[in-house]
Amino acid sequence: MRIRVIGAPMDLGADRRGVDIGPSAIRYAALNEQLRRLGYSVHDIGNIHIPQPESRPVGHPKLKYLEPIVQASEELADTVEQALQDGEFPLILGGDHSIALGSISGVASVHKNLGVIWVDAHADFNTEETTPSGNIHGMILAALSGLGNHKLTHIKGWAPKIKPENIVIVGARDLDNEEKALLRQHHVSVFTMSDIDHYGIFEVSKRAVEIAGRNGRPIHLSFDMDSIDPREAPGVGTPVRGGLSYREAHTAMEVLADSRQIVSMDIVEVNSILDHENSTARLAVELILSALGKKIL
Ligand code: HAR
Ligand code: MN
Ligand code: MN
Ligand code: MN
Repeated sequence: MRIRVIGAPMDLGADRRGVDIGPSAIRYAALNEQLRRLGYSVHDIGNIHIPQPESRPVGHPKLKYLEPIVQASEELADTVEQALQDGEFPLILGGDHSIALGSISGVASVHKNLGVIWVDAHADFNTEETTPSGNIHGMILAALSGLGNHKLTHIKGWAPKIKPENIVIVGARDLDNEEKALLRQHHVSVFTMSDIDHYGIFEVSKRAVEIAGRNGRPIHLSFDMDSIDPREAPGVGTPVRGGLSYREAHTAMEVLADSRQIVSMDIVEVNSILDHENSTARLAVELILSALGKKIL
């Protein structure tokens, strides 16, 4: 199989600078070499263009940098759609989580009935009405479900990209009150860290595949590095204690790989300014490899 690596050096969707270096940091951690060692051929097309925040007005305080984020999402959606049409597996390197608006819009243009597994400390299910921060990376799953600002929901001119009941969030531990109500109202499946404590990551991952991939439907994996415990992944913009352990994260990726239903993946929120000697980027590479089938033996 061929993998198309697409960099999205985006940090307009979050409050802290540094995630725009993510794609370089992940490549520097030898992503392409290790993918090749696993038996894949790698087609790295470089980065899409994202403007620097200092060069643009913030715009509306409840939808910061809306215009350039929409513009970048349109470009990324086209790029990801093209990769799938060319028979390659899109691997998108973030950037903050707002890049998933473009990547999933591209995947959903090809796979009309798509499931999504969203591994994250957060649910990213706010709208312009409920957001406490105005940061668009916290609104992406809601926007993909057709909720919130029309410009965000209608990338490529149509909505919704995914049905909320086909979404599974894994690793959640920091949700806003109105966001919780929206998740319940739209029947999004959420496996919190407490669920992982109770049932174990193996069982939770199996159930996530069952729900997102029901009837064999294809699954997009969106992996936010802040899902991992900050002791193991210090280089993220919004660290939250009590996250996935190193082993739990690998187990989850191995279960998803075994499903053979993952058709595309993004890995986001690596913040190199806050990282310790690129360790979070190196962990991101390890998890990508596990998600793509690497086994210990
Ligand atoms: N819920 C908060 C907000 O909407 C913070 C969520 C964004 N943080 C992330 N996303 N890193 O996963 O502002
Ligand atoms: Mn276009
Ligand atoms: Mn996120
Ligand atoms: Mn997060």
